[in-house]
Amino acid sequence: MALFRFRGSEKPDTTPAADAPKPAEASSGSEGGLLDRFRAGLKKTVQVLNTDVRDLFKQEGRLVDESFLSDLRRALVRTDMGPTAAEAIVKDVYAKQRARVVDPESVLDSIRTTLAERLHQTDAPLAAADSGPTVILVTGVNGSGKTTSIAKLANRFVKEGRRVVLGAGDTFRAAAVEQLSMWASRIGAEIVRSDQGADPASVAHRAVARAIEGSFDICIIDTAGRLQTQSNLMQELGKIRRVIAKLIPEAPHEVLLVIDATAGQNALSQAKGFSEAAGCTGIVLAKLDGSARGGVVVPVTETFKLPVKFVGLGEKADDLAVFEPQRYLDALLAGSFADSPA
Ligand SMILES: Nc1nc2c(ncn2[C@@H]2O[C@H](COP(=O)(O)OP(=O)(O)O)[C@@H](O)[C@H]2O)c(=O)[nH]1
Ligand SMILES: [Mg+2]
Repeated sequence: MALFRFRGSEKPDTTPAADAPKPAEASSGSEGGLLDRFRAGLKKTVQVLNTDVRDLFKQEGRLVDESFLSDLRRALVRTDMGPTAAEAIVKDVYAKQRARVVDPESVLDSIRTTLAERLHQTDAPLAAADSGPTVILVTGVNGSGKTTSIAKLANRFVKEGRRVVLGAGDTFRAAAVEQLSMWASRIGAEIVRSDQGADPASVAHRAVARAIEGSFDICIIDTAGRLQTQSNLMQELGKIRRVIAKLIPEAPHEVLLVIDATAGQNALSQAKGFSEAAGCTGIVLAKLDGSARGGVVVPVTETFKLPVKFVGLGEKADDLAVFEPQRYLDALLAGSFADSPA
């Protein structure tokens, strides 16, 4: 199976010659803008790592004992990485340094390797069809950012020269169809839509049929985001999957779960229902701009056992970045334990 390997504006595939002029426009989606907002989303976690954790090393010759470990645990829990990851780091530090003088470099290494394991993904590009259209189904709780994320994804594909058709499968609200239609015309994608209250599976069917007949490269299908406690939602997602698979047996090639980075535990457990019902393959973590809860990538990955593939960093079509674990860890740990004040 071929894989998409797009990197978008923050890391172009083609490196321009050294003397090539730099692009002049600084849109909100420019490399600097996106990275700045990504770093802002990591602010709280980075701050805790840089102040609270670093403070633990101030005492010369401190030993890795119960008191050190519980201080470390307390500091780590204050980041958004969650208690499970914090405990795993503490265990690793204990295993490697028990009864020795604290080695800050080794603690940093434990944090990095433990988190890297927990993100359990390498770069996770999107799966694609070997031939014919690639179908991407998008699901998630109401208001999480599905429709906006679809627009951003479609925008990326269109900018790469791919032809995109969108399926307005959230027929629950008329406004949802209008919202997607507006995005489609703005970014240059085709849309298949129905009246409010129409069967979402029939919209999905028509969208995929249109993608095949019109030789489109990508078909992205929006869905309604009602609560997972409603068994009709489960049935609806199942039916959508079945009608898609009738047209293309291996489709949908990706099922993306959109999660709101600012939402609490309740929204995460709601989303869990979607994930199970829809057979999700990856996560789009929306609204990471301005939330300062970037550490939440770790518990989100753990909760769903799915890779975070993209992060949403604003409301515009360009405000989507590919999530790259290595860069994420670099940003998180940049400056940690450094001598300069945080
Ligand atoms: N700041 C910010 N707002 C977002 C992002 N993604 C979506 N939104 C906003 O969140 C709200 C709900 O998004 P929408 O796509 O309609 O959610 P849906 O109900 O899941 O389809 C809208 O006001 C969007 O503009 C993001 O990455 N950052
Ligand atoms: Mg929507």
